[in-house]
Amino acid sequence: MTSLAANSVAASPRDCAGGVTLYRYHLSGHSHRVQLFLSLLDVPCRIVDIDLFKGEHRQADFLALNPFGQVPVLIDDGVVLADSSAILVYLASRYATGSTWYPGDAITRGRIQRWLSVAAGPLLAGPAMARRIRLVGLDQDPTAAVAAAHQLLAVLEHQLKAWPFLAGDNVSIADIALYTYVAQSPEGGVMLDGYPSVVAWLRQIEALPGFVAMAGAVHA
Ligand SMILES: N[C@@H](CCC(=O)N[C@@H](CS)C(=O)NCC(=O)O)C(=O)O
Repeated sequence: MTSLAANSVAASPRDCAGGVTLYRYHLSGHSHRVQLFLSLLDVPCRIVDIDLFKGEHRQADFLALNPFGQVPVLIDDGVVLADSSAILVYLASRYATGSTWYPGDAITRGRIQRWLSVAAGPLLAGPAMARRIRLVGLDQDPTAAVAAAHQLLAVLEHQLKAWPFLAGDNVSIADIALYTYVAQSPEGGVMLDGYPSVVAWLRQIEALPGFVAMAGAVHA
């Protein structure tokens, strides 16, 4: 069995060694949203690649970190945390208090949670699934996933016409939770041409200091 530590990828300037370790797969949008947020917060981290195609997420040492066998997993000062939304909340609460990423007021928190739920629901069923069918080459009709993706994009377009960011006037973890799979939608055959406010929102996130794109995506 390959040791997880042996899979540490070469560090980029922003992926430098530190107290935080991120277990991720480079084509996983869930992983990218955490890597992106770490970079935006300028929190140094070590990245360990878990190759889903080789089944490394089913190995005992990874299952000990996340019994669900899914990336991402974050370790910080001995704290092991799985689930991208949970990790975003943790990072914002630990490293970005007093910022707009995850403010304490009830209304903004409620709005942010709404989008974290969308990230775990319609975003997964729509853009993420359409992309997965194509990239993995699943023997599955993508029609329902593509339709669900456009349904979600229409909702996002409506929202982002009214507000610059998903939870209001300021960027928050809600935007990070949805960014990656929306940005990668074309990989699933879901084009963004009809959604100008969504595209403008993507560009705003990409202009943030510390932004890192998802590396190594395979375009169909
Ligand atoms: N709720 C989890 C979902 C993570 C997830 O679906 N990860 C995928 C990669 S994008 C994975 O590890 N899949 C492997 C598997 O489920 O066997 C999160 O938000 O982190």
